Amino acid sequence: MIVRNVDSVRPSALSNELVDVDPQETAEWLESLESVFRLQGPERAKFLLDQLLERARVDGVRGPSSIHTPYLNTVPKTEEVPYPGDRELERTIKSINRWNAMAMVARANKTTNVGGHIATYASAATLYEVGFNHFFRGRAGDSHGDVIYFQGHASPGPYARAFLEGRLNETQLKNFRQELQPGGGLSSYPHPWLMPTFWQFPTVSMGLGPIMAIYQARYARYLEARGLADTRGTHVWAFLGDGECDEPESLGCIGIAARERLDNLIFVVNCNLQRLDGPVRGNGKIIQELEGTFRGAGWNVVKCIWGSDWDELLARDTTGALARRMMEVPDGEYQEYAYAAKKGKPELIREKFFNTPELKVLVADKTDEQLAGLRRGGHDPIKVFNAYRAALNHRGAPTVILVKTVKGYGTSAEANNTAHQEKKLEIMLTAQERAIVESEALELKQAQELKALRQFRERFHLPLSDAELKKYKFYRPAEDAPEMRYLFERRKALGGFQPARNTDFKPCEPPKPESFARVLQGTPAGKGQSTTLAWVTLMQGLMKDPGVGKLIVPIVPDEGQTFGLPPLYNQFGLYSPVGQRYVPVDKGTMTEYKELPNGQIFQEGINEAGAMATFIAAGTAYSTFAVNTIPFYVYYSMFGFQRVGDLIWASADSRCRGFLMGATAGRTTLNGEGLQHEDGHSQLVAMTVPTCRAYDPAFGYEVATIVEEGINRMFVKGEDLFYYLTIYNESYDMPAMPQGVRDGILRGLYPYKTVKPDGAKHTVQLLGSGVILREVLRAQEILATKYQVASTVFSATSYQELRRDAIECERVNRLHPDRPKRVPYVQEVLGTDANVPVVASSDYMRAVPEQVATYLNCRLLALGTDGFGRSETRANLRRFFEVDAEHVTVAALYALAERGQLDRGVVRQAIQDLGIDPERPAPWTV
Ligand SMILES: Cc1ncc(C[n+]2csc(CCOP(=O)(O)OP(=O)(O)O)c2C)c(N)n1
Ligand SMILES: [Mg+2]
Repeated sequence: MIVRNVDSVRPSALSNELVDVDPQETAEWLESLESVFRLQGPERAKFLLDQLLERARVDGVRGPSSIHTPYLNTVPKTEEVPYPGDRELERTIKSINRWNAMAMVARANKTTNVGGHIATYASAATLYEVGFNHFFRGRAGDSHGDVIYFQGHASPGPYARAFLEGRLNETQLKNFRQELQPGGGLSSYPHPWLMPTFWQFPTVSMGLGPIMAIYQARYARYLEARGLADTRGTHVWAFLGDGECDEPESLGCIGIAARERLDNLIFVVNCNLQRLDGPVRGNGKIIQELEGTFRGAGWNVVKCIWGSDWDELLARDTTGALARRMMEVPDGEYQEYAYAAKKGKPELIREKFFNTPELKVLVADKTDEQLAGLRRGGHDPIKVFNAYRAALNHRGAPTVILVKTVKGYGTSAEANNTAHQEKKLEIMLTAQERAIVESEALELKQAQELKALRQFRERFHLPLSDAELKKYKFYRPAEDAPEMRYLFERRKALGGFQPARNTDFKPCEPPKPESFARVLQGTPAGKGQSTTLAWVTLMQGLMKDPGVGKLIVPIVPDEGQTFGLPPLYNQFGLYSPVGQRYVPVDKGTMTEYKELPNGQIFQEGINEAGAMATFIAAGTAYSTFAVNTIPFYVYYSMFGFQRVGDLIWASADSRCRGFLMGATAGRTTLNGEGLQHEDGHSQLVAMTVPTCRAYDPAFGYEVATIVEEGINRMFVKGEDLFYYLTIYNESYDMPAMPQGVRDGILRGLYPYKTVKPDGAKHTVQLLGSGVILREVLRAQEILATKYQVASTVFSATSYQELRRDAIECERVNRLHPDRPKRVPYVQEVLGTDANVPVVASSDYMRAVPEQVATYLNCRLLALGTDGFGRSETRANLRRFFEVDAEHVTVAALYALAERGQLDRGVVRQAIQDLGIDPERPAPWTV
């Protein structure tokens, strides 16, 4: 409604907005608009409207929100192109896929109770089939194909199609969700770890698919900008659920996709209006809500709500009554209409939806069945095709397609609140049918199932006998059947099959030894460095390496200054698709904040989840885009495994390679910051990820050794691993790399220094990791000078590696009792003398070193930082958590006393002499 003058915004005049006080004038305005539209086209009409709105806003008129459009399809009938495919053959293929997908789940649950989902694919079948037949590009020649994030629990659909394509066999389908069976099975959801030639990316942890897709699309642009890969032909498609949009990861990063104008990105949100428990927005409209959110963020929004059958009704709806009704009905009620039709009450739609005399007239010539059969947009290939086409043709912004479907479409669970969990088909019998069942002594459940299966068969015209229905026989037409020929032809035209993960690997040239030389030399005396700065120095060398240099991808979520990164900003540039449209305030300095269209570094802003998604895109590019980019993602170690742990898990599943650099590590080293920042457990969580290689190095040369080995293993040999290194911000002199320690650094433990005072009667072994190794070295001095105890200090670079080796040895020994016993490396290094105790200290929880304790003959006494961190100085924190030199000394003396080698009085005296208060509460209790 157009307001007449500024006065009308006053409360007293508000009623003018609701009633048309001057219909004559309104008609004139509308007529003018119509004539502009007719004579000069929609572009000009839009321009004029924008001008009017702009002017009205300046004058203080409250403008209408332009974020929402009516509850209608975005692509008008007049702009539709005819369907380019063979509808009949495509319907046949889709129906067969529907059957095989459903049969796969039902069969798996008849024999074993392994779960699965029927309803999601049933609602999404058309969305995928239109894509498979006309849009999804496969990898072919130089083209990398599209990257598709399939909705995780729709996986039976892509499996069913791959079965028709001959890429999966019947045994595999029978073993859906039973992956350990002979002949192999199929993983429940997309998991590249489990099906490395099939799935590209894991999606089933809701929200991760969308965020990974956004950063994947941006990464494709980055590769292009840096001349590392030709990604122009690639579109990134992400299929997600409407319920899934409630996850913060789904919508939290959509802004960046618009900001960077990622028109290579298409989201398809399957708005079946339901999630697992019930309606997504029973009282509202999820499509409208998402439209506002995405459009507000700058996305192109394409709504695909109504099927073609509605076109005629909408054309006849000259008063707009139908469009208004469509808008006012809440989603919960739409679900009821879909559900009611299935439950044999088609009249409900006429009664409740077409609920005014005007609407009843509109559908007077339709039967109840026709009304119940009016399809939603997502079940009409023409509408879906045109929505996809609009998305593909849109330039300058990503597109989201909001497509309305019915959950469990065509199955007995259609639109039921239980649809999500349904694993079989079943329909209640009528009284008459029941009587027959009873008279024939049939089992009721079987009869209900058969009825549902028959309905499914009729609905989708499947050529299956009753016997085949009952057996849920998988159906695959003969290779030369027209539908099969069509299917292969279409995939060939589109370049190849989807989903398919590329497993070709072209190794990198190994980095040159010189690239590591500076860090291996250590620092001059008195010119201390932290392990973080040692790493930055290493990066400067590596990024200039003639082989891998350009492939290094540093990623930082703000905080680069904390880690000493800015010199890299200046040298290598920060990636920005538009370059730099301003002069940075630090122009001309060594640390200039330089943004370049081909900048090498990702500055992600305060967004660890987004940075992790970039890490995944970069660390899987060896497969996705056949380029071995090597990501180094550096962040506050506290905001890694704990904050974005599920993305790290997904990265491992994706066979992602690269380096996670947990900076400002340790619970006592990041002094001052306190409870939320001081990390004493990421090393423990890192152990839980099977492909992670976690290290806690103490010196620059250890960092360099691990990084060199990592690049060689991951990018030269092609191993599916990633590395986690904790790096600290405490400066000290970095020694040069001693001889013969390389192997020990990589395996997790090596002797660093032995001290044997004259007259020493006792020996201990002291283990230290990261910065705490220096406390251990100080303890070694105290033990030698004050207590005449000899010791060897070991640098424990990785308890995870030590444990990995130990459990491997234990397993081989246990399962091969007759073979010579294998000795774990940790035991080999520390020996088997039970009289030589081991004391371990680190800036991490005791549980980290304790994991190797059971594989030792001697007692391992662990000190660690269990408890909450707090703001204090390093020295005070180390005393508080009992990981400092004095506590290590006392622990060593105690361990000797425990074995009867020393008098307990010596320990008591040491506690006093070293200024330790034994009555302090335990750090993990306060
Ligand atoms: C993080 C996370 N939380 C919960 C689940 C369990 N879950 C699987 S599917 C699903 C409902 C999905 O609803 P929607 O996104 O609307 O998909 P639809 O099946 O309706 O297409 C839920 C809650 C999950 N997989 N991931
Ligand atoms: Mg849903």
